[in-house]
Parts: sequence; C-alpha cells; structure tokens
Amino acid sequence: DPYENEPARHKVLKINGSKPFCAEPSSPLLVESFITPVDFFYVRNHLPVPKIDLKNYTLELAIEGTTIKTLDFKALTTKYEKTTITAAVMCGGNRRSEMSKVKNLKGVSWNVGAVGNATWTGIRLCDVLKDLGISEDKFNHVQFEGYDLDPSGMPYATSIPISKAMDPRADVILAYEMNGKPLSRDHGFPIRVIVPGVVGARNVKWLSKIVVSKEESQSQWQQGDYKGFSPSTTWDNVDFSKSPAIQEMPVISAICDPQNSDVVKVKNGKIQVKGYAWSGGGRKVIRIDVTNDQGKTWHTADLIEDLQAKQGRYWSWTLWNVELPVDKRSKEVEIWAKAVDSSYNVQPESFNNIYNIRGLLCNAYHKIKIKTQH
Ligand code: MTE
Ligand code: MO
Repeated sequence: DPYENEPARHKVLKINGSKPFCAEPSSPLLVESFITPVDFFYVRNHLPVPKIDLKNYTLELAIEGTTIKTLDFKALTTKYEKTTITAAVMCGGNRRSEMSKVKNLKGVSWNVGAVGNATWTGIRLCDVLKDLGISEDKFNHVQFEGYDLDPSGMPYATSIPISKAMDPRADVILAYEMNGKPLSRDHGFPIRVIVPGVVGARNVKWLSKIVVSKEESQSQWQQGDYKGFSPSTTWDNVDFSKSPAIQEMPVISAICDPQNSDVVKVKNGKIQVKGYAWSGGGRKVIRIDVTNDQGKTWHTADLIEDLQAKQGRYWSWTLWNVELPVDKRSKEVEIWAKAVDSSYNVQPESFNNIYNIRGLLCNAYHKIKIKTQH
C-alpha cells in the first residue's frame, strides 16, 4: 500500500478523501483565530506523503534540462536570508460543494474550509534564482517538482510565471517553517513553496526540484487541471490547451459561523455572523457586505486584518463579523455575504454563470439559511 506511511492527523479534520488524504476543518473552528493552527489547516494531497529524512534532503536547481546545483537543507537555510510572511493558501476548488448543486462536476467536495492563514518562514525564491545568474527575459516560467510520486514515478509538479518568481515584492518563499515550527509532513516537510496570492496548487510541497524554463510545467496539474472553462463546456468538448492555468485567485468570501441550517439564538433582536474573505494577487479585501433580506439592505462587517501587510502585498485572509438585525417574527433567515477587494472586484451573485466542469474558482456570494430562536 503506497499510503502505509501517512502521518497522524488531528481528529477535527473532516475527511473528504483518504487516499490521497484531503480534509478540512469545520467552518466555525476555521474563523476562531486569525492564524490557523497547523493541526486545523486543511490538507490537500494528490499522492502519498513522501517520507523524507532531513539528513538526506536535497533541492536540485536546473535551467531547462541541465542541473546547475544541488543544495542540502543546511546550505539552503544558512546561505540565504531568513524571512517570514503571513499568507493564506486556498485550494482552487474551495467551496466546490456549492457549485456542484448547479450541475454535476468532478472534484473533491470541499465545503468552505479548503483555506488557511499561516505565517511562513523560509528563504526568498528570488534570492535563490539570483544566484543562478539568469536573466528574466530569456525564460518564461519557474517549475516546481515535489518528492511525492505517482504510480508511474512522475512527481507532483506545477509552475508559475518567472515575473512572479523573480519579483522580490511578490514574496515567493521556500518555506521550512509554518507558524514558527518546522513544516509538518502533511504541509510539505522539510521545504515547500509558498506563492502568496496564487491558487493553492502552485504551492508545491516536499520540494525536490526547481527548473527555470521557457515552458510551463508539462504536468497534469499544470496542463490538464486547475483551469477555468465556460459553463457550457462539457467533458465531451473540453480542450484544456485553450485555457490558461489558474494563477492569481479571484475575490471570495464565506460565512463560517453560523453554518447552513444551524439554529441561532437571537439576542436583543440581533444575530452574530462571522466569516473570512480573501483575494489573490496581493489585493486586500476592503469591504464585506452582508444581507438577510436578499439584498434590499446591506450591512457592512467589521474586519480583522493583517495590519503589517504592505500595499499591494496583502497575502493574508481577512476575518469579519457583523451583527445582523432580524425580524421578531422570523423563523428562518437567509444570509448572503460578498466581499470587495482593493481593485473593486466583486463576487458574482450566483454559481449558475460561473459553473465549470472541474468546480474551480467557486466564488459566488455565500448564501446560507438558518433557523432563529427568539
Ligand atoms: N504539492 C505536492 N507536492 N503535492 C500535492 O499534492 N497539492 C497542492 C499544493 N501543493 C500538492 C502540493 C494543492 S492542490 C493545494 S490546494 C495545496 O498544496 C494544499 O496545501 P496544504 O495541504 O498544505 O493545505
Ligand atoms: Mo488544491
């Protein structure tokens, strides 16, 4: 069994798939703290977790087909300056279970918990690339490979544009610590890439190799997955070569507490509603609007944000809470939330017109129904 060496996992994680392991925390737990504890951070593996001995760990650096150098853990962590960022990582399929109500689709059925916010400590990818003496103009992509292998021996692999990889302000990190502790096995021990503002899939765990190239990664995960399509595209007519790979993510939010169909106690005519919001590309969430009357009246939520983030480099999520006034006679309340980011991008109102066969980019308004107790 290739899965016989899997790490132990916290029992609060709700398992969406066991081999490979995919799991998320409940949504009320998710918004209890601005920094997500490692044990509660969602896990999205595509393959068995590799067993890596730190003593034998190496990272290979290559330009196209040629290996330029191989560095061990000590060399990597002593040679380059240590840096820490706070960034959310979100799966491209987060909130897929809601989109699947429009029409059948393929993918792990995530609720709203395929996201977490952590501090990541490591070295800057741009420093490592600078040492290779490459010019940004001669290449287009930086590919990452993991130590996790599919049955044919191919590693998990993806790539990002070289402009993102080499930009010191893009904060791409080869991380060896999460929340101040060495990475756990599920989250990429001993080193993973953190590409802030970019879809989770590019944040390669168990990093084995970096390749500077003219080409994107040719892996399934770059070429045949993690792409968006028209709602009318079907599995019979889809052409993956026609859509670009997802990189920066669109603005999204979710109501986390209460959860759909909860019974909520009304206090002084109000209920407390909490959630998160996030946008890709370093765009900060500037406002969350919440309604309980289908948009006749919108209430602006209070925000809990990363106050240290620099303009245009807001990588964290934003937590929010709002007190919603509810009618004395109401038995059931429908709540909607939507976020606005610093480019004034807004979420689409429904999933109908953003449906896609892989269930990615599921960022429509979050809508839940609760029962009230007066
Ligand atoms: N890296 C490797 N090597 N193997 C993987 O299966 N999954 C990717 C990414 N990096 C993956 C990987 C996907 S799709 C996501 S959403 C994130 O890791 C999940 O990171 P997490 O498990 O630390 O939350
Ligand atoms: Mo993902």
